[in-house]
Amino acid sequence: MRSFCFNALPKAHIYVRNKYGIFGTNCMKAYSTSLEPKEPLVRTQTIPGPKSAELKAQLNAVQSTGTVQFFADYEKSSGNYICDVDGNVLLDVYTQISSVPLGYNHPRLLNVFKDDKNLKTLINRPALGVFPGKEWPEKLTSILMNIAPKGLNKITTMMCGSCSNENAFKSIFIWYQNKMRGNTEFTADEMNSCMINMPPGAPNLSILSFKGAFHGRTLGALATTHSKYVHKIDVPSFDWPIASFPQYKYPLEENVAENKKEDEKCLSEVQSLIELYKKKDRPVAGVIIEPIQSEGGDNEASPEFFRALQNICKKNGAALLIDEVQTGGGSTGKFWCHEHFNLEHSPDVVTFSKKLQLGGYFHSDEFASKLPYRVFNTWMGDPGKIILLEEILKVIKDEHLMANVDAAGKVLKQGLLSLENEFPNLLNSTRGRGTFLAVNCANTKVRDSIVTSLRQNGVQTGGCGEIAIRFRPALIFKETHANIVLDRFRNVLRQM
Ligand code: PSZ
Repeated sequence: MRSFCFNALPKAHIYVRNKYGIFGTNCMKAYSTSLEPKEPLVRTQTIPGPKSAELKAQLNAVQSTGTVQFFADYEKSSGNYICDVDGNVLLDVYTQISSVPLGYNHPRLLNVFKDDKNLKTLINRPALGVFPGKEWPEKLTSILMNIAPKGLNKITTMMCGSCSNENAFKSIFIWYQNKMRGNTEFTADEMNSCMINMPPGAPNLSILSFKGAFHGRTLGALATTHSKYVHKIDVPSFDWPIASFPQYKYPLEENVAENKKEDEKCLSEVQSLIELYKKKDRPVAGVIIEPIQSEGGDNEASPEFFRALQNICKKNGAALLIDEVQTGGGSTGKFWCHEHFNLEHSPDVVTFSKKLQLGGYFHSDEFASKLPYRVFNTWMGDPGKIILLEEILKVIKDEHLMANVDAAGKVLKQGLLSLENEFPNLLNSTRGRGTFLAVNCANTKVRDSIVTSLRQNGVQTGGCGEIAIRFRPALIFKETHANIVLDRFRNVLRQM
């Protein structure tokens, strides 16, 4: 093993091995977390501490800071630990809203831009749709197509999750209108009317979404976001159908019949809404759904629900868009969460961002626009980010991180279930897959107070929905980290 590591690995590994001497019998697993602190350290009475407060005041002069929790020191942060400017060291199980795959300052990512060729890719950022670099086709094929959900052979790259959903909607509308029109040319009426936002050129089509969903804050995506009113208020929106998302009773195994009824109720609502919107002359071209509703409270739906939803989409000629912006990238125990569902067919479109560094969507040929510039923008992604993604995917493989997610997830979930039993008045409804987990609190006040106290005890978590605490650790989060989280969580609950 030792000689395999030494001979087969690129320079970065040798550097780490020589400097820190950390290769044991399982060299690949060891070093993502070997440089990190052993445990959290909280130095200030409150977080944010005084230096964070000072920086907040400074930033507030030019930018609103209502969302800023503290100022981080990304030079000092390492592995699963985020450091702040006041010297606090927090075990980060929130990871920039679920966006950090390998923790902070992973040695192999630090090394990526030491390579001159990669550095030039980083600084010469192209308008990818017009002047892609010579390596772009190969990079897309070998990196992004290599992780494409089964059955989806095309990719459109974008910047963030919102703009991925936003442009995916456009691809769906274009696909739908192509079907309706047949393969004929645009009419003069269509070309003129679209310029003043009127049908038939700007047709009255809709995207069906679910109550509690979050798909972004840009105008189209926001029309399908329903998690908090503050995201939406004062912003004009579309009359698009919104169906109920299943609300399950936990534990799942004790509430099978009731939860099945819930699935059926929501599915029948989807079918009725599709019919209603057809009658209203605003047909449903596509349905967007998260595999686990994240911002809305980590609400799960069963594989059976997703399979039946896909059948409804097929039957009604609507595309199924699965939004894997938050769930994609491995933390649910599969690279794509929808792989847990055993869908009969591939989804039509799968959007991603966050842990994958750049945004975009996978789709089939049918959703690729024949005419240029219909789905387009200046950057169309970022080759600098794809180089990082390339290394991230290699590390996931080399360090067996999918198996790690499975092992750490089991410990964390089991531990949360135990805490739920110890503190039934405070916690309930532990749920999730892999390390993508959540637990409900008695009420919003209790939830907020637990999140604050956990942070003060060295563990950075996040809330979601009205009453849930969510866990979104990096893929390098191990059983030892899970035990630290659980110990500190227990201490916090004891003091409540
Ligand atoms: O409040 C916000 O704007 C937040 S908090 C978390 C997110 C956004 N998540 C982003 C997100 C997502 O979770 C899902 C399922 N779909 C789309 C998005 C939008 O991605 P970004 O933020 O990259 O535009």
